[in-house]
Amino acid sequence: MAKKPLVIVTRKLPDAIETRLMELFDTRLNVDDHQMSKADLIEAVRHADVLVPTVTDRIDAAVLAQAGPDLRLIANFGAGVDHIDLATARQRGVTVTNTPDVLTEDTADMTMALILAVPRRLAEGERLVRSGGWSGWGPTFMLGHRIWGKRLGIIGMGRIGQAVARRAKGFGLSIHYHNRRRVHPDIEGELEATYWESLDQMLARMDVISVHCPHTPATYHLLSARRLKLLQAHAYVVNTARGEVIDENSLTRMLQKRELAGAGLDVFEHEPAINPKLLELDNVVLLPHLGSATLEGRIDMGEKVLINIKTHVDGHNPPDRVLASML
Ligand code: 8YV
Repeated sequence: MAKKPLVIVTRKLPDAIETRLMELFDTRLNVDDHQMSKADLIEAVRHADVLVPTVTDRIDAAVLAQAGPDLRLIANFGAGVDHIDLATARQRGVTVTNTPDVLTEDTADMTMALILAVPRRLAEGERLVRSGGWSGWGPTFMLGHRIWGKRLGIIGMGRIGQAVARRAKGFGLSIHYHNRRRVHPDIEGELEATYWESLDQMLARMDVISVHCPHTPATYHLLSARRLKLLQAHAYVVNTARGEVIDENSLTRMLQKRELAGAGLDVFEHEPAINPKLLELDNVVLLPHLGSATLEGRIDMGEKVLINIKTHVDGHNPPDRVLASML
C-alpha cells in the first residue's frame, strides 16, 4: 500500500472530522487543543505533507522558510487566510485552500444579532438584570434606537455581505454598500442596494456600518482614524470580519467620547487581547470571535478541508484554492 500523506492538524476539530482524517491519512491531531508555538509550527511544516491550520496560527515567511520538501498543501480550516503568507507559500510551490460558503449564513446571523443588539441595548439590559439592579419598567427606561427605516452601509459585498444585506432588508434597513467592484445588477436589484464607489461618501451618510471585507494589506485600517471621523455621531459600527480592518484604538477613543453611538465587535485587532478601555464601555457588545461558531458550520468546514486534501492528494486541483490575486 502506498504511504499515506502526513497531515498535521494544529487545533482540535469536531470528532467526526478528526475520525475521517485518521481513516484517510496519516494524521497527527492536537487532541488537547493547545495553542501551537512558532517552534511547534516550524516542526510541523518540516515534516508534514499537509498542514491544517486555523486563524490562531501565524504561518508567516519565517515559518514557511523552514518547510520541508514534502509540504505541498496548507488546507486552512476557515475562510480568512490573512494569517498565512500567501506569496511565500506560492513561491515555495505550496497550495493554500480555505473553507468558503459554509460559514456565510452563520456569520451573517451573528452580524444581524450585533446590528440588533447594540442599538437596542441587549447586552446592557442583560447585565442589568443579572446584577440585580433592575428596579422595574418605566416609559423612558433604557431607551435604545429603532432599526427599521435606517441605512446600513456594508463594506465588502461578497458572500457574507450579501447574506447580511438579505437579512437586514427584512428588518427594514435600506442597503448601501462599498466594494472594489460593483455587484451584478440582479443582486443589486434583489437587495435594492445602493452602490457607493467612494467609501468616504458612504460612511458620512450611514446609520450603521458593517464590515465584511477580508483583511489584506489594502484593507488594513480601512476604517482609519480619519475615516471613522466621517461617521455621524449617531452611527453604529459592527465588525464580524477581521479586527485589523478597523483602527481599534481610534474607534475606542471615539466611543469613549460618544462621537459614535456604539459598536458590536466579534473580532479584534490583537485577538484575544482587547483594548481594555472597550471593556469599560456600555455602548459596545463584545463577542469572542463567534461568527461562524456553530457545530454544523464547523463540521461543514471540516468536510471542506477533507475534500481539499483528498482532491489534492489524488492529483486534482482542490476546489477551494486561494490565490493572492483573488483577495
Ligand atoms: C473561523 C473566521 O472560526 O473562517 C474565518 O475566516 O474568521 C472564523 O469564523 C476561523 O477562521 C477558523 O480558522
